[in-house]
Amino acid sequence: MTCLSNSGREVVEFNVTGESVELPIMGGKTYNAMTFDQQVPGPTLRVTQGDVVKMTLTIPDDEVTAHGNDMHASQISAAAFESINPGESKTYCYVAEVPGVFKYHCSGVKLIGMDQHVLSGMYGIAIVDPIDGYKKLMVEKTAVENGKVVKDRQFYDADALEFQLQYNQLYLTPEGNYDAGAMFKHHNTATVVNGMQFGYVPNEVHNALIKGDAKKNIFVAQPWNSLELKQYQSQLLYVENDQHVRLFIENNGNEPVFFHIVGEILDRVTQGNRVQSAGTETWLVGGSQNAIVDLVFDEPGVYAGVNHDYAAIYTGAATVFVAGDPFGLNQRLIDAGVLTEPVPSYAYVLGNPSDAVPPMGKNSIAHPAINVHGLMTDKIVEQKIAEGAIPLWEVVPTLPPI
Ligand SMILES: [Cu+2]
Repeated sequence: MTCLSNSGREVVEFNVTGESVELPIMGGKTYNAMTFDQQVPGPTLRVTQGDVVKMTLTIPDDEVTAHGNDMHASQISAAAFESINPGESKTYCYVAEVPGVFKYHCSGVKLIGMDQHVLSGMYGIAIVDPIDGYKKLMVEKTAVENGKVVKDRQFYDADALEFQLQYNQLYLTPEGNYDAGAMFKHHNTATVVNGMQFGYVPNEVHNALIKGDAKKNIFVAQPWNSLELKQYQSQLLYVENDQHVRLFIENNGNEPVFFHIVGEILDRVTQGNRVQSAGTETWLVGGSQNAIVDLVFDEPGVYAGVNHDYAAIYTGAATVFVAGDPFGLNQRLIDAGVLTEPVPSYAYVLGNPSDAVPPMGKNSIAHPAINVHGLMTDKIVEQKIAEGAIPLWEVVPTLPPI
């Protein structure tokens, strides 16, 4: 397929494989997942507005079912998304004309079972960066001047530290199979962010650093505590204070997401490249809808990104951000010889989780380090390590006592 290769546009290949694999769920069991590339969510595609996307889906010979790929970033006949059988491969091309965040998902077997395939893990996002880049961020502040309170708006460069958070639900039988009956009643059995319940909450290493005791939990729900869980051990999201942070949010599921950050205000909400709101407490993201949230974390501290639906929070939709050095660890890390000078976030020590970090784009600030985290098979772990991500389960035991 030529895919406009002589058109003067950049052609970006997006090659994915449809594969059924077993992956863990909270509580120590596994479920029968369906995936793009053995990871949930599937790999994130990042392109610039105007690029050609050349999507190739391959289904291995030994895969149990057909799959398709419907990319919402495209504007082409839905016939392109038709499923293909095991042993087959299919390519389609489109121009990514509209900037923003766009879901992609399996289209089932000629549309049958699409619910099962998507809700078992076959979803992901394409980020289409605006051709002229993102906008600088304005943050509402006040100051006192000559005894009077006045506006003191702060402006931040368009470059930002970026994360991706994808919301969904699981509908499972006790045996870990898809439960269509539960789905039709909207009785989900788990709420997942990037495929996992409570995947970004403290673990036993944080317990030890902050409480001095690995066994003393510092958060209400810590289901992925142990280093032995390797890529599935929960990790935290680290940001600096006074830093422009950009979140790419997608709702891949069946329930609304009331996106809120406990302790913060969303300084700006964008869809496509158009501002939807600014200075808002919560933003509603419906099914197959997205939002780009820009904000600055004002104070050193701990903040929780949630779906502010209590049923969702308590079943998994709580994502913990740590801004700056609220626990005064810098001096202890220097004394222990882990650091030579203070750092503006713990990402310099532990990194940010690989599945929460999108590929670099037009206005991305590079993360200081990235650790291997996510609902992925060991084969994908090897790829992440080869790309430079840190396996914390190997590194943490080698650190000196802190
Ligand atoms: Cu499928």
